[in-house]
Amino acid sequence: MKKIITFGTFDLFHIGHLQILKRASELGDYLIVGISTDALNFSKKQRNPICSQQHRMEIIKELKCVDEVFYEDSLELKRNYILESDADVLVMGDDWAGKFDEFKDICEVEYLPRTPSISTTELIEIVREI
Ligand code: C2G
Repeated sequence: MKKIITFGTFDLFHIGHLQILKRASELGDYLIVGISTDALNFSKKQRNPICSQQHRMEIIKELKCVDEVFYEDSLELKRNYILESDADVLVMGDDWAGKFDEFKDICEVEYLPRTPSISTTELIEIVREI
């Protein structure tokens, strides 16, 4: 069985999130998703997500293309998460291109093109302006 792993915050879940998860799942037989905790998100983006980690996890785990979810507490633990889940391929959007090449010794690393013209940050800005 070919296992795929991917990571993200998936705040204000949108079509770009759905598309990367669907495309990631099509690369193998079993998709595992690491969901950034609120604390990790704050440390990465200096703001709290709009949706709590519990809500973000509930949404992701109900998707047909997703088989397993867990919380990603720290970027530094990525190697452990990949090894513990026994993943064959790490998939990320190409905004992360090159950033995870260090894991090529333990799995394949694939960067998929992002869905254009949508992001959580843009959604927040649009809603703010209304
Ligand atoms: N994404 C996409 N197209 C968009 C927006 C996002 O393909 N228009 C992808 C991103 O490239 C990422 C995934 O959706 O692979 C989740 O995006 P974010 O929630 O923004 O994830 P991020 O906060 O970058 O967390 O350890 C890595 C981090 O946890 C990634």
